[in-house]
Formats: sequence, C-alpha cells, structure tokens
Amino acid sequence: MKHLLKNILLASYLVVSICKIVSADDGYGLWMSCKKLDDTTELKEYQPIFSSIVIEGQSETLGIVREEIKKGLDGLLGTNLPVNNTLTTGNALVIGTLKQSQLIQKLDLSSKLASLGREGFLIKSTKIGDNPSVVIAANDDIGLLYGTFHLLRIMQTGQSFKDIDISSKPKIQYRLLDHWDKLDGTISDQRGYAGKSLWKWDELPVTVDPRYKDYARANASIGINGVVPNSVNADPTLLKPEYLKKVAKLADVFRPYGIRVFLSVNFSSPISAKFSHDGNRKGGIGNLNTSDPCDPEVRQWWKDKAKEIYQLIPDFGGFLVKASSEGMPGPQQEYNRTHADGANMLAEALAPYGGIVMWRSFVYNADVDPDRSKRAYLEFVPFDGKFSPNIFIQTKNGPIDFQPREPLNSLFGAMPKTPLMLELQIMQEYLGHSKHLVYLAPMWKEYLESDTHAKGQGSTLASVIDGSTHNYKMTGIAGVTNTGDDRNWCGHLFGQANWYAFGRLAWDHSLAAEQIADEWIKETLTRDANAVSTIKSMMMGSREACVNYMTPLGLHHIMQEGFHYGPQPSLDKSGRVDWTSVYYHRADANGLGFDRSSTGSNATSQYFSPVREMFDDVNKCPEKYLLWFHHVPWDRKLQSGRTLWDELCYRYYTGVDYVKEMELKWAAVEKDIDPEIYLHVKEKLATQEKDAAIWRDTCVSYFQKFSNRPVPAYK
Ligand code: GCW
Repeated sequence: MKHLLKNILLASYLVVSICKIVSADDGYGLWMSCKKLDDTTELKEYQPIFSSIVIEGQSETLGIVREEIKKGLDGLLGTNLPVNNTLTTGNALVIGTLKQSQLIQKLDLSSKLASLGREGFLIKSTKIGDNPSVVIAANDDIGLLYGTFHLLRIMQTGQSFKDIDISSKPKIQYRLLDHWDKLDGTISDQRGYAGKSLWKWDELPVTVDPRYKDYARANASIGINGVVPNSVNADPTLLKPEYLKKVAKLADVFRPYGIRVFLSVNFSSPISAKFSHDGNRKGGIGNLNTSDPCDPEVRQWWKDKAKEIYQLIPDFGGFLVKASSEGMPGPQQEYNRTHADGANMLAEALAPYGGIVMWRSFVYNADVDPDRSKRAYLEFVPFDGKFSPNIFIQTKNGPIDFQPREPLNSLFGAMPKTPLMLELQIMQEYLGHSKHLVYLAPMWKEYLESDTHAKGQGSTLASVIDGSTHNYKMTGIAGVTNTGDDRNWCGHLFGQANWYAFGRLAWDHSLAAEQIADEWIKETLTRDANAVSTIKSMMMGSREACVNYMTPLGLHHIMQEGFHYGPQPSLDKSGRVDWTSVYYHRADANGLGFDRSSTGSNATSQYFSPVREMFDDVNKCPEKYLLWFHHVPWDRKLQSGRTLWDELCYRYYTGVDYVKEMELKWAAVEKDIDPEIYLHVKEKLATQEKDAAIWRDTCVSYFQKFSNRPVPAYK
C-alpha cells in the first residue's frame, strides 16, 4: 500500500514536471512566438479577414514568407489556413510584388510602391472583387518578408485592420549587427555576457547549426540587413581560403533573409606570419613584409583578396576596420600614413563589386592629447572629403566609450563630406552586462534627438546619420550585439528588448522608445493591459536609474578596469593615473568633475554654436553632463536646491531605490508571466539590487573622503 502510494505520488510529480517543461518558456522564441490571441474581440476581427493566404511567385525568400505567415497566423488565430497560389476563397490575405503577382498588379498600387524602394512595403485593406481583403505589397521579395513580419506585429500587439493603410521603408540603408566574436568561440575581452559565440567555426562549412537560421529570422523580423560575425580586434585567419568557405556558408543561410555578410579585417593581414608579432593583433596571413597602404604590392594583395571573397560570396558587404587603435595595427604609427590612405586602399579593392569600408573612428592616444574625448575629432575632421565614396567613418555615439551617459560625439555634424555611420552598443558592457535590466531605447533616443546644430537648429544626430543634414550618399547604423549561445540568446530576457529596439530604431529612428517597449512586451511577455503598463514603467526609467547608481551628473568611466562591471573610483593596484577612474572624475577637496570647458581641455570647442557655449558655461550646461564638462565645487547649488554633494548622494540613493521598485512591480505581474521567465527575471533583479547598492556605497564613501561632508538622509 505504502509502495503504491509512493508510485502514485511519483507519477503525479512526473506529470506535473513534464507539464511544466512543456508549458515553460525558455525565451528562445524571442518576440516571435505568436501565441494564440485570447482576446475575443481581436479574434473576432481577425479571423474572418484571414480565411486564406494567397502568395503568387517563387523564390527562396517567398518560401520563407509562406512559412512565416502560415506559422504566425495559425499560431495567433488557432487556425490551419491554406496557402494558395491563386485566389479561390472569399476574404484573403494577398502577398505579392508587382513583378510576380497579377492580383497586386490589378490594384493600382504602382505609384505608392514607386517611392518604397527595394526594402519597403505596404499593408492595406482593400477589396478584391466583392471581398474585403488585406494585401502586403512590395517591389521586391525582401519587402514582402518585412511586410509579413510587420503584419504579424500588428496582430500580436492587437491593432485593428479596419481601413489599414501603412507604407513603410527604412530611413537608414545599412542596418548592421556587429559581433565581437573571436574564432575560438569566446567574445573579445571577455565580453561574452550571453555565453559563447553563435558561430561554430570548427563545424562549418560541413555542419550548419539550425540556430543560424533562427538568428537570421529574428534579425529579418526587425529589419537588420547586415552582419559582421567577427570582432573588430580581427584575427586575419578568417581571410584564409578555408575560413572564407565557412563565411560563405553563413552568407548562404542569411541571404534569403535579406542579410549580407561583412567582415572585420586586420590591417596587417598581407604581412607574412614571420614578420608578425603580438599574436593575432599584428596580423599576417600573406607573404609580404609590409602592410603599408601606399605599397603597390599591398594594394594588389587586397584586390586579390576581394576578388577571392566575391567569387565565394557575390553579395559580400565589405570590411569593418579597427585601425591604429588599442594595439590594433593601422596606417599611422607603423607607416606614417593617414586614416584616409588606409581606408582608401581597402575601398579601392572593394569598389568594383559594390562593397563598402566601415573605418572606425574609435582612437585615443595619451601621448598626443591628454583629453581622450577630443581624439577622434582631431584625427578625422581634417580628412573630411579625402575618403573614397564607398567609405563610412563608423563612430560611437559618445566621445569616449559606450558609458551609461555621454554627450554626443562631436564628430557628428563635423564631417559633411564623409558619411558617418553610427555605432551603438546593444551589449551592456558598461550598463550591468546581462545582469541588469536596463532598457536602452531611451538612451538611444536621447542621442538620436541630440541637436548638433551643424546646419542650424534641427540638425539632430538622426538627421546626420539618415543623410538628410548633409545629403550623404550612403547611410548606416551598427549595433554591437548582445547575442550569444545562451538558450535565451541575450543572457537577460530583457536584453532581448534591446536587440529588438535596435532593429526597430535602425529602421525608423522616429519611433518612440515607449512604443517599442509596448510592442516587445506584448509580443514576448504578456498582453494583459495592466501588466503591460507596469512592465513598461519598469523599462522606461531603467536606464536613468542605472546612470544614477553608477555615474550620475556626468560622471563616467569609474568602473573596474578590464571587466567593466562593478565600481572602482580609486586608483588600480598599479597606481597608474592615465585612463583610470581618477583621471576621469578628478575628485579633490574643492569639488568633482573633468574640466573640458575653455578653462580646461577645451573639448567644448569641438561642438557647434550654440551647443558649444551651452556646454562651456557651467550655469547653462545641462546637469546630466555637468561633471563631464566641469570641475564643480562640492557646495555649488544645483537646480533641485541641493548642493552638488547632496545631489550626488541623492542620485546614488534614488538609483538603487528604482531597482527595488522594479522588484515590487515585477512581483505584481507574476500571474501574467510565464513561470520560468518570471523566476529568471526575479533572480536577475535581486542581483541588480545587490550590485547597484555596491556601486552606491563604494562611490559615496569614496567621494566622501574628498567632500568631507555627511551623507544626507533622504527618507
Ligand atoms: O569598449 C571598448 C571595449 C573593447 C573593445 C573596444 C572597441 C573590441 O572595452 O573590448 O574592443 O572598445 O570598441 O574597439
């Protein structure tokens, strides 16, 4: 009897556990799971509209459109819809291009489509015969795929199709994800916050991990159209013939999803291995003894390499280059040549095939200029107009390095003749890695909306990079990705929201951060209205909270060296000052902050008027950048009426309090969230609270030694 009872208990335990496994969500499906809509009003509207799907034409991309629309609609509506080549039943969803679809040709859409380019699409409710229908139309199959994903987004977010008439095309041409993945599967400088690299180079080209396709699919769903699979600290090995075959295999998987492959290249690649030193950083897979960009043999080497690549990958995108930066070789120190010499050589090799060069402006040099933030401007602005037309200068949003908050990089607006490509970081290198919930879209919007005043008011960063300010012939944006081989892709489930938001903003930078959050929550977590608004409220303030508990009021770069996670406001063990926290915050008995005004390093002079004067004047400088541009006395009164010291403490405390509030809010939505995801996020938030408090306590007690004032009580 006892035995029987034990067996029954064991059996029921197993059933419960299996159910849990089946129902639990491990986050792999991202924002694309298309679970059945449980809102009956929506189902009532959607079901009759979509009684069949009609797709005319054939191509690999159209095959994906068929697969996605069927899976998506069946999932959302709980149906098993037929996908036909011709219209047979009444109300249908018709998907096609002008070229391949007779139904679309009859609808008089050509003038609308004419302005949508290759990637744009329209979604419109219309009548075919007497039957109300919805159409997705585009000029090219890739536009149809983007339109398909957008239609599913409309349904997942519960919008109506009544009189729907949407035209959409990307505002930016090159929308790339940059990986910092190394060939051994680790991520450069231990930045693998979501596990190891997705790319299994040792298995390619024979075995193709099915995950590559899922990755491409996720990217296509948000409009990403290019991928750099390897780190900017580039290993030249990837340019060897056997590796190029592996890259070609990846390109084959990505192509039907509208994604082109680009490669990070090492400037010293043409040098023979026997001349290389310092491991991979200094290069060498060629047979030359130089990589001087003005040497005819070096130029020929790159031309031959480009030819070899294009034979394998006809739509290859081009090269990304980190040159003369952080130990990477380049034209400058080694050969006394310029950035333009280096970039133009590579551009010349790629130009015959339509390839581009993305030459990074991330340079700093302690010997030449004691204020690192000024370096890129000084090195690049003099060469405006000297770069070949197929070159982008790829520039980080801020002048230093992906800090929780920086002012805009002064290069934007200052190179009217050279297309600047914006580099953002999705991976939260300085914003709590994959341990902290920090929604980055509000930060990216802050930059995109920053006004450079390059051509008067309204010359925002967005208008610089989308080409409207200076009529750039090419436009681009890149995001350093946060993806890895963790089951949920990003380590933190909410890291997915940043990947999603990057793609959405790359397509349309005018979207509001809040709208993107709204979409992502409904697609990924829950459609319950209260829960959606609670989660949105957690996300929207999370970046400001992170700024507050790490680096409030314009402080920056006071994290641990190397690992870039916890705080380290003091000198490191070596006692070195250059480029350590002490160099950046400059705390002393008088006050805090780096004087970059005209009385200090004069970095403010790199901005256009009136931004320059605003940053330069301590009375006008926005407080969020105060300690970035000024050394401010501890007792100076700020807008709140508090002194600098009190305000600093206040910010550190409110930052941590926000994390506590997020924990309470998350607990309040438990019933609306998948249990596995709920627990995962709950644990992450607990870590975030603990580590945010470490930031606060470390920084407040460190700065107190200089301010010599008591920590005020706020509660
Ligand atoms: O942010 C710094 C990182 C390095 C990175 C470098 C860069 C890949 O700490 O890990 O190198 O920037 O952007 O090149």
